[in-house]
Amino acid sequence: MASESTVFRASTTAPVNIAVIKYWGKRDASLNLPTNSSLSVTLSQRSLRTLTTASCSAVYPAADSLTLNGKPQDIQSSKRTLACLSNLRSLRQAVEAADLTLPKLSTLPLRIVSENNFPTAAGLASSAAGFAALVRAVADLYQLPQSPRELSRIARQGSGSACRSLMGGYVAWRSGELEDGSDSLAEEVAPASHWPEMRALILVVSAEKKDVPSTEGMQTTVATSSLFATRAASVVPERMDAIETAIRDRDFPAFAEITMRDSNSFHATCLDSWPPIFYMNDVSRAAVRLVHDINRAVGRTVCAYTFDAGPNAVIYYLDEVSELVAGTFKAILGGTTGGWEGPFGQRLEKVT
Ligand code: 2P0
Repeated sequence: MASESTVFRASTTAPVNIAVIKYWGKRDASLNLPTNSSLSVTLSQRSLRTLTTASCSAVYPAADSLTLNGKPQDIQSSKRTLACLSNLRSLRQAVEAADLTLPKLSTLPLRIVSENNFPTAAGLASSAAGFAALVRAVADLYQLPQSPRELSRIARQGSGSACRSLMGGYVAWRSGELEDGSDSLAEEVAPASHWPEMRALILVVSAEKKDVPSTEGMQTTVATSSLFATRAASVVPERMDAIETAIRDRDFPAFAEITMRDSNSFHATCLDSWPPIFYMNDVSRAAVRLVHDINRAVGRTVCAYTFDAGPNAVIYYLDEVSELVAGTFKAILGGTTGGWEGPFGQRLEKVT
């Protein structure tokens, strides 16, 4: 039986996802609606994940609070966090209205504590796992009936890429067409078990904060790049279809080529922005050359690179060429093995 001092609590984890078809550009910044659909691969939670505990109690101080890696965050100045929490509270209110015997959790202050098992500033999409875990933890605390797909609409408002971290495996974020964003949702294209041989190697080229934050960078690209409109209108839609087919057919060479081309296309629109935006550096370009060299030497496409809004590389390959790809990267680009390996095969390599 709940009393005045009861603390209600739920804990959850959320994975990091790495896009192979990139989200870059918003058609509505306040609702966080993208100009194009995107698709990502979910990384193993044994390697990279955010662990979040959400609790609420009448004995807590009146304001909601959020602690990230031990540091209190100012959520009152984060419109995105406030939007997520307000959406979740509304859903809980509906649950409470339907069953008057339930405790009125929606009226209690929230305390959210979140920890990453990887460096937050390492450019490894921490906001995606972070907002996904926050939404999932509060949804669990509130015992909401909504599916991950429905919750992805809320996580999207925290950070666009977060909507793809509520599911496992291969996840598409459908841009949607409606002005209110109600059809801008994530959906699982295939579970990880569909293609269990997939591996990802992460090259942490720099753990420093990115030069141009994503939100600002994508707004500059939308406003100034002449390449961007074509990318959003025709290049990405064709690639979404093609990569979903490649995933369905477990066709690695097709998956790899589309992945590499889309990363290059995204970085080309960054370079084409005014002023230009550079996320890749000399080590990133060395990784690109090495992937092409390996593929040429083998005589078929066995590995692929992709880069987000920073210089770190994610290299995809299948387990059968694990030693060749990871071994060659280690031998040529040096670095130390971070020791993060999960069932999905991720390793973290630090290139210095
Ligand atoms: C992606 N990125 O699809 C792309 C590729 C970076 C490059 O999603 O403004 O942090 O919070 O919605 O999600 C990074 O953008 O941007 C991102 P917001 P987010 O993964």
